[in-house]
Amino acid sequence: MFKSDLTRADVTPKGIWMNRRKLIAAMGAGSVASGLGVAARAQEALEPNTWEEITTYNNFYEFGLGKEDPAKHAGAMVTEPWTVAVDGLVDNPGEYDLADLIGDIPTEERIYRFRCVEAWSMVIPWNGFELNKLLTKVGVQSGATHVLFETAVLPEVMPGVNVPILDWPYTEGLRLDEAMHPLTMMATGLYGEPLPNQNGAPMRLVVPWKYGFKSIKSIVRISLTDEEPLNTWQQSAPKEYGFYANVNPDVDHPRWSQASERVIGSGLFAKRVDTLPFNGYAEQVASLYEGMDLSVKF
Ligand SMILES: Nc1nc2c(c(=O)[nH]1)N[C@H]1C(S)=C(S)[C@@H](COP(=O)(O)O)O[C@H]1N2
Ligand SMILES: [Mo]
Repeated sequence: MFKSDLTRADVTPKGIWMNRRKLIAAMGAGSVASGLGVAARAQEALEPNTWEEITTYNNFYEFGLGKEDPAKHAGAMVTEPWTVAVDGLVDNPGEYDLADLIGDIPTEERIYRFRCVEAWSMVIPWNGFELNKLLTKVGVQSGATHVLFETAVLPEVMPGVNVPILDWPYTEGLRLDEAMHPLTMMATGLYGEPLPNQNGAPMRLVVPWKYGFKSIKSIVRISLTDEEPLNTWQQSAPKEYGFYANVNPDVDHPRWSQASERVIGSGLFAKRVDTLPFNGYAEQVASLYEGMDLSVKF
């Protein structure tokens, strides 16, 4: 065969060639290069942020609005003992001591991308367990469609809850299939250490394909419901924050672009990278939203 007889199909491994063809069909020829870039970044090994970065640059409005406030003030919160109410459509409702509720569930490390709706990001090595293990343990009843979570309100140690910044308690929710998804975890640790209070000790949610505000901290209530919970940020500004909050570079926040993100820890001239659909977890979770208009259900 003469060199000139080679086609792209001959010189490119078939999988890549097929992907390229799919991408051309899906995105139009102009965006093929960036489409391949997205796929590559979604699969690249994740280099975690430092302990210092993860524990000193936080959002936890109960302890103040500044990024450094949670590290300054959250140490005063007593997280042991800790009681979690489990109620609603469950077989085993109750006021559980946290150790009784999760003490027998083994933990594992998961290194996840973390993308705040404010357009900054980190990579965080959590310790914890899949939320589905806790839900299975308390027994989800057949009528349940959603899960609601609430954060503690501790006016003695949380300066923020004495001010109507948000409607306390901080509340979040997931659809039941999102809550049962194997990527969804309850974190109780960081870098193999107990979770620092500023990161949501003793137990916080982590949903890596959604904006950070879904990952509610210092949980004291888990409720199984048959309706979509009204999460705090949606209640506060419904045009800016929805229930789903899936990371989506194609749907901008009304006041800023979501197409790219500032990488925390990348230095004074912070690096910006393209934001990935579903924060890089599209392969695992996009099917949950098949047929939904993600610009309406944002
Ligand atoms: N209770 C509570 N949970 C919360 C918040 C909060 O203010 N209060 N902030 C959210 C937001 S906006 C983000 S980005 C993440 C930040 O988590 P981190 O500080 O561990 O990085 O926590 C989320 N969970
Ligand atoms: Mo956030």
